[in-house]
Amino acid sequence: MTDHKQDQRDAARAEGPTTGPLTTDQGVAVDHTDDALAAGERGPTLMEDFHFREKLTRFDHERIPERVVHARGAGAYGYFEPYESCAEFTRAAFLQDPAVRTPVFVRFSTVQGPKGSADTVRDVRGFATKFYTSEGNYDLVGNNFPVFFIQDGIKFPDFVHAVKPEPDTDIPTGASAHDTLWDFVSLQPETLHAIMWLMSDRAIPRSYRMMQGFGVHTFRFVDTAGRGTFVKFHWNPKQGVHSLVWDEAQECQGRDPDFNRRDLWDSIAAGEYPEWELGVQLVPEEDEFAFDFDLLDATKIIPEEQVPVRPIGRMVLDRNPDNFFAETEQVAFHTANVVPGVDFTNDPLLQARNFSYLDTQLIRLGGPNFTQIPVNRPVAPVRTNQRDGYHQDALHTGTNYSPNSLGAGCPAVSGADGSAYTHYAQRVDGATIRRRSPSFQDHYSQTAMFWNSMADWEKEHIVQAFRFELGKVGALKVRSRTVDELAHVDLELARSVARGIGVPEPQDGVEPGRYKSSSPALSLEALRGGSSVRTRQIAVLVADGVDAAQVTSVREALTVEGAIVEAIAPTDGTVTASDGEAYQVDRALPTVASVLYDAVLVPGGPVGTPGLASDPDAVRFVRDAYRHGKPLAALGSGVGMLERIVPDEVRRTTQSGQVVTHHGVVTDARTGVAQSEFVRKFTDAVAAHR
Ligand code: HDD
Repeated sequence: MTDHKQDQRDAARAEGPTTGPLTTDQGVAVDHTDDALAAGERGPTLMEDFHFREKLTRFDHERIPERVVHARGAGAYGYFEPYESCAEFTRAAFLQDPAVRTPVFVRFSTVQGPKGSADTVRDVRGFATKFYTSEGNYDLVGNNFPVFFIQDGIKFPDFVHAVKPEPDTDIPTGASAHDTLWDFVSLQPETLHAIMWLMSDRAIPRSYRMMQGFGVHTFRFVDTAGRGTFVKFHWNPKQGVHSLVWDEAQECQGRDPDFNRRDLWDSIAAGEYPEWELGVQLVPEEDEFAFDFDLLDATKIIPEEQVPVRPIGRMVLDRNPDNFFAETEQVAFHTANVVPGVDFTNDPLLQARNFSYLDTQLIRLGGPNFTQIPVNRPVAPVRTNQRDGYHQDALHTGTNYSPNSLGAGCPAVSGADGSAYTHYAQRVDGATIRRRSPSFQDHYSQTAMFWNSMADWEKEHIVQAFRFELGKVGALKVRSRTVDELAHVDLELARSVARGIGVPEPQDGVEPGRYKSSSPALSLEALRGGSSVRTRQIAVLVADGVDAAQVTSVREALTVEGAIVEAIAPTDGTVTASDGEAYQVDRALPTVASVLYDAVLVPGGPVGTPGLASDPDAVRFVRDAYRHGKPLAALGSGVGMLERIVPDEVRRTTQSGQVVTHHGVVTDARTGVAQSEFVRKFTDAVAAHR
């Protein structure tokens, strides 16, 4: 299928030189690049060495300002295709024909940390999609939470200043656990709903491939007749939604700060293309006031039980970028990049964004011609009168004003063919005013709904997260004020948090059960997706004496299912298996940790694998995997090692001498190749994630 974006990238690609000499930027051949031109062997460097000066100048200018938020990210190309025509509610060309694939570029990101911060921090994740449609670029610049922290964009600088590192110390990096953020939160109850999401496991996704995305705002679809329909956008990952646990996420920050971007890159490189379904919640214009919250308030969701999510298409990411800087760093999203059939609403957060994104690109990318950078260039033809400015790289001819006669009137405005963007004809009437609508004032009921919708283990994680974050806040009055705010959501939640952070338990508040609503669709329990081990990383701990046939029997079965299995030993190279043959090791224990894997298998050998049982790294590997709730499995003599590390679980499971599963621990003390029942139970445990 033709991919116009790919054709454009191919045309723009500058392959690294394979023949010919090194040159300067001016194309002059260079014969020496290791020593600067100097006056004598030990003399000063000469200004006339233009190659030296150019090389250093270019180096000095290699960086551009990082994004003020969402600085750290990873991106990929792919395509979107609708399941069927959406003409019933939008005229957008890319949503009409299932046979038409629209190229996309997606950038995922964290928000608080700088470009070089770690991936697995507690934070919102950005999920920004650029659709290169036949009618121009459409950007859906969303997050992995469906709600935002503030209601009006004029507060964005305040919120970002509060969450960013503190102005005197520039601490903390990639974290929200500090005084200024919680000071702001405790004074600004509109933040609470999004804060609840931030304290939940949604804020530490296992993978960019395993998180949802949301457009957040209520947007507007417009059909050919000019009829509007309110719409909320949802991306649902085919891989299911999965998260890390906090202790694991923190260790991962050190063990592999690139954990999420590596996962995305490696999966695409291996042909395991991540996929999301695009769903929409549609609300007819006449139902604008049918809800007990305001559709224009970005701190609210429309519960899926009230308005179901209708799947309309799918997106597949199947190509990694060629060049991180040129593409992922220079991609410029803008909420105002819409195409005919997609329009805005008066959500005051969205209105502010429609100003902010173009503004930021002008400083970040150094001028208005950034739309010519390959990743930003539309595949639709561009004909404007806007030309001058930094970095114009086209040679435009002809006139640059309208109307003109000297240029035969070109480019003329679009005619009666209906192809032009027409703004939705909304009637607006009101006095100029600076006041939040009364319909935006309820900050607690949906926050409570989120809390009510969580499974017990999710609630426990949320309480622990509040205790962690507030426990790092120095100002006790900020801790207390936040707890008092939580008491407006659920008194028991507020008290549990208070007990962990050394402030008085609030006496007054909302008794549990007062807010009755819940939305089961919000719990991770509902979002696990199809049980599959595809792309799951499984560590097999091996050492001298291991039964290679046993390892192979499990390994092959898991690999057939799409899992990625690695043999890990105390040292790299090979181990000597029980049959005397060398068994290839994939990684050495000191270079990895169990936080980088989804499950662990400890195989055995006829006389055991003593090198493993006595290796502190191996013991820690297994213990941490258990602590983090990951599936563990052991065979033959490996069961003994597991028994020493997690005695309670294994004693229970080996009684029968058969394959037994308990709390995600699967063991079979029998020797020889693994029984199919063992493989199946272990596979099921891995597919269930935790
Ligand atoms: Fe924003 C970047 C998502 C509110 C101002 N935002 C940015 C990115 C994402 C979001 C995913 C990174 C894009 C990329 O990968 O390049 N932002 C959101 C969502 C919001 C939101 C889902 C609420 C619904 N943002 C928001 C407001 C403002 C901004 C209210 C300002 C009024 N956002 C920006 C920005 C950034 C940005 C400063 C920084 C870099 C950039 O735009 O390109 O303009």
